[in-house]
Amino acid sequence: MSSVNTAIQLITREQAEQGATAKGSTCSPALAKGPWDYDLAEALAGIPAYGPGASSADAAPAATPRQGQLPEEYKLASDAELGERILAAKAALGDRAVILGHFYQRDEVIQYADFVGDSFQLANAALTRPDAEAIVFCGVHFMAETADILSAPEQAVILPNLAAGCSMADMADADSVAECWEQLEEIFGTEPDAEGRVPVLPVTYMNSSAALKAFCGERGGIVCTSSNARTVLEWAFQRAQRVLFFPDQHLGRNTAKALGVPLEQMPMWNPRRELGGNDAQALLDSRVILWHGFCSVHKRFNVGQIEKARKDFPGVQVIVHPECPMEVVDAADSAGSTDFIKKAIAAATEPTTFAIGTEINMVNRLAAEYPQHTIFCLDPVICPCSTMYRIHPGYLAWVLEELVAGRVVNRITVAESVQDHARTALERMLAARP
Ligand code: CIZ
Repeated sequence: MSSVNTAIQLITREQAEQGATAKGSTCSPALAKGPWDYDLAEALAGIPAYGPGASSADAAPAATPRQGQLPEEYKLASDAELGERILAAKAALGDRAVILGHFYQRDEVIQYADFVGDSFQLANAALTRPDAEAIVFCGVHFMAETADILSAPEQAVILPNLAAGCSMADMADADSVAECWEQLEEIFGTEPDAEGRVPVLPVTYMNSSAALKAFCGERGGIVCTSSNARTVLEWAFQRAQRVLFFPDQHLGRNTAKALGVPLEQMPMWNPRRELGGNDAQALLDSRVILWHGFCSVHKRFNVGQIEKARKDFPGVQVIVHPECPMEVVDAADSAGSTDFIKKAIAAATEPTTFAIGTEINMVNRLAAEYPQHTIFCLDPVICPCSTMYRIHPGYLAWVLEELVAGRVVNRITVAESVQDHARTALERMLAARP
């Protein structure tokens, strides 16, 4: 099976030649270009800037060189040349650097990763390499922040392209969440009930800036991942009458629904509207207040795709990620995190057809890894996580060669005051038990 990148290049070429009759489609023509063609305007102008998904409190050390324009030589190099340069730099660095690759990362980068996994597995994998001076995180910004919080202070976490943010993480910025919190406190007060439960606790999905993890840590709240969201919500309900869940409304809704919370008790908070678009009574009656955020890849999955898969492949097993809309999760055979999906496929002893509702790079790799099964993505349109896609091998070659030359570029450094509270929220998550 060709890589997602190769498929995108082919489709784009065919579309240019054959127009509407071209086979296949992608969700954005920009994907076929080098990421430098659409990286942050600031970076293109040579102004150092962090990309989307960064904490407002991220503070790179003053002396840290930051991304301006990627030097031309990396943009012009062929894949083969970049491959040779990456391998040579890796060999020169040895144990001094560890490369982490997220499940959603493109194959052209994953092939150089020392560890492949979800964001939390990768942050933990970095802990097994305390001697590495540099942790090169081929993921997105919030993941690099988490790795910085959990790693030793002298280890430098590097995000090869600073424009690799997370649009979902950006949907809940620290100021909007603080404003929401103020309004909620006005309505609920701060006094615990007779059972000692506070009126509301903040819960943030791992896919959020370090500033929001710190916001939770400071207010008795907690972080969750898609694999432990249920346990974390149960933890929160033992301590609070209700939860403010951000940024992903779908993970919050799907998890709370599975716990028996009625939909009427899950109002949505739209940060652009007064009281989030709710009346005070609806908020008082709520159990989970859902932030108006979503993943643009997972929100593309729909029930029609599942119906088609069931018609075309009788007996198909449909597994979707809980960032998908509720109707999709309800129509699937099962739902769970990337790790859950991977384990479900690994556990199948008989050849099985799987239709998967998650990011295409991961689905294609599972298909290659388990040739005894038929595995395909529910979405017929090729739509990778476009921000993760900005980590092109050219950026990886650049940061590694800079390391060889003794320079740390694109370091992600979470301010100490933010780190402490964010770590508290992460530690609560680790300690939470079903
Ligand atoms: O935590 C992660 O890495 C993401 C983005 C999702 C998942 O299910 O693993």
